[in-house]
Amino acid sequence: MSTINFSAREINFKIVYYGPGLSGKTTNLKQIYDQVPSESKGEMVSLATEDERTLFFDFLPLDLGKVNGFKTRFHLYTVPGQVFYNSSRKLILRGVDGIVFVADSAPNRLRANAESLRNLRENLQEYNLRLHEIPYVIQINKRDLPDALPTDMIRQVLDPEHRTESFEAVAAEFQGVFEPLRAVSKLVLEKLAQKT
Ligand SMILES: Nc1nc2c(ncn2[C@@H]2O[C@H](COP(=O)(O)OP(=O)(O)OP(=O)(O)O)[C@@H](O)[C@H]2O)c(=O)[nH]1
Ligand SMILES: [Mg+2]
Repeated sequence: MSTINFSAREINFKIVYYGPGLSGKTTNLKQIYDQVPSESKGEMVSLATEDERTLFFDFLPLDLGKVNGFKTRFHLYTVPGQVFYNSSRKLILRGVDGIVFVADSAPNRLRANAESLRNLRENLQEYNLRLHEIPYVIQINKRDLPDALPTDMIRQVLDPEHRTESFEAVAAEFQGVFEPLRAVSKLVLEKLAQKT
């Protein structure tokens, strides 16, 4: 749910990067953080464990231009992918405006991708939300792995009806990182335009 701050003439949106453990969600945010000029971004907050995995979330406010004279501020969050952090994941989805699902191309993560998507649908249900009602795109990450599964196979599992735009990526090398963010932001702004 976007929030409008009239005095600051600012609209705030919340984008959540979802996906299984170690699929590259934090890597996406770090790459975005590094590329965005400092005047357009806030501080990146990362609550990580000692092994660098996200314990709670990463957060990055991003200024992506104006709509009707209002500044748009996108707040980027990643969830912790590991199965046992579900209460954090659920909490982070509160008030979500758009979702980027980061899938892992490794053969042994195909099932984890599917389970994470199922978990996403379940957690959205708690807020009475359906995935198809929310601006949503898929990033198929780690395309550089020598044994990466064919993209079609991953899409067949995650989006058999081809309803969702998907992007190939090597987030670690900043390939295919901005495209899904741009796509989901566009969907979020279109949805806002429909409401007003
Ligand atoms: N080969 C390859 N490795 C990647 C790519 N993107 C990220 N990684 C690596 O995958 C590992 C996990 O990346 P993270 O960004 O921490 O994954 P995450 O999804 O935030 O993981 P959790 O917070 O535990 O859910 C790190 O070692 C990254 O360097 C990629 O495109 N290709
Ligand atoms: Mg992480």
